[in-house]
Amino acid sequence: MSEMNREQSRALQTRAEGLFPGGVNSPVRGFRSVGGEPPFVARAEGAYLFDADGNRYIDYFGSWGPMILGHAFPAAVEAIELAARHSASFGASTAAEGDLAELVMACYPAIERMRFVSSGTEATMSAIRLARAATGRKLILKFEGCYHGHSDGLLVKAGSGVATLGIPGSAGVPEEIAQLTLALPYNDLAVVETAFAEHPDEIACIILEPVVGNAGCIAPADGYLQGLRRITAENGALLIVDEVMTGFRLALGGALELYGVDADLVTLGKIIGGGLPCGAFGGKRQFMELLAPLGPVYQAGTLSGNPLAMAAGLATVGYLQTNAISIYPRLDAVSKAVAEGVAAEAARAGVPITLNRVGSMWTWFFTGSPVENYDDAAKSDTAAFGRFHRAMLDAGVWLPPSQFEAMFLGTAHGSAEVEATLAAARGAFATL
Ligand code: KE4
Repeated sequence: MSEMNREQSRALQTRAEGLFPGGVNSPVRGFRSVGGEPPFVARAEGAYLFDADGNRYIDYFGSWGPMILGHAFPAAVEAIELAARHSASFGASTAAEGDLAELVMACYPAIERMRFVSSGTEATMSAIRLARAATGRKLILKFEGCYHGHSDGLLVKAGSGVATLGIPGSAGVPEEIAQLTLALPYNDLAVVETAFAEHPDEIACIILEPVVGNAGCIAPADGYLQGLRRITAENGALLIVDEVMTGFRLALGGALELYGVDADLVTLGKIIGGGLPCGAFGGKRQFMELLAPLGPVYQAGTLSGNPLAMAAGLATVGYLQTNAISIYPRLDAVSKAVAEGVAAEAARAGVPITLNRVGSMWTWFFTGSPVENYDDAAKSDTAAFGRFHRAMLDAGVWLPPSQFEAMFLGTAHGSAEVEATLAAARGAFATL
């Protein structure tokens, strides 16, 4: 039983369950994989969330990535307030879209043309449609444990056998659609070569998380991303690098910059909108100019390039770009202190943990074995993670409510938050 008073949150959860399935507007928020009662957030500032009962928590999911500058970052708040005074949306072109696009393209040389959308799901769905049009091919190839939003063709599990076509990963996805998706193990180039050999001239694209966050954090093996670039080029398929989570997170130019790899199409989200609904996809001009109104590929959106999202994105990405030389090393250092400090507390308590970290995204897997793909991650003791999550929450540390998610921190996290987190972990491991 939590020692924290969460009466208001409990009452709000009861009401929410009479309004939304599971009481939530996105499944992971329901805490079903970790147990316990989800606090309802009333406000947030810097590195902290404050719930409806006034409890304070150090935030390690940051709205699942966007809040890299901390909550209520003054420049972003002011930009949104100012934009809102001129109306929230026009449904017409604005200068702000070009201003943000120029910033994005300065960070992503792979992007020669782009288009804003309102979510990461829209970005990846649109990029795949573009890849199919550009190649005239139907099959797509993704990796187990990678999540790219909830469009039908991407909610697919691996079929039996390595290079067989997928099976639906969700009710409501017709087999006919799942059959157009290959789902392969991550970090294995041989199975990708086999898939292309078994489906010659049929695979339109590979889409992947360049650093996986949605199985928990899993880094690409040395040469893996370069290998995928080679294989797609050799086989006339497009490489779609899904940087919705890693974009502007791992470096100003995301994983493409960090690992020095090129892509045909790139998808972005989360940080690009500074916490407002925004996604984007872009890439080589020859592909992007297939999009309507220039070309035959239809894609559209009422709120695409929304002026408030552009304002928040400009304030956020602009600040990151201006201060990148100090921000990214600091995010790495503070993340290292937290991630390795907690792992050391686990070792002292005799709790088997595998830490995977890339910059300011990491995961403590509750397993003693290495985690290099989804199958490895799935061996984690999720019940133990659930106990850890609940104990940390009661100690005022709010971790992402799933073993299969990445933790994030932002520029508002510092030594005080590190010390408080390590103290909370010491206490939590003692109770596991
Ligand atoms: P959205 O449609 O949720 O904006 O983006 C989908 C998406 C696409 N690509 C990657 C790599 C992503 O991580 C996501 C969304 N990430 C999850 C967190 N693991 C969103 C949180 C949620 O679903 O509530």
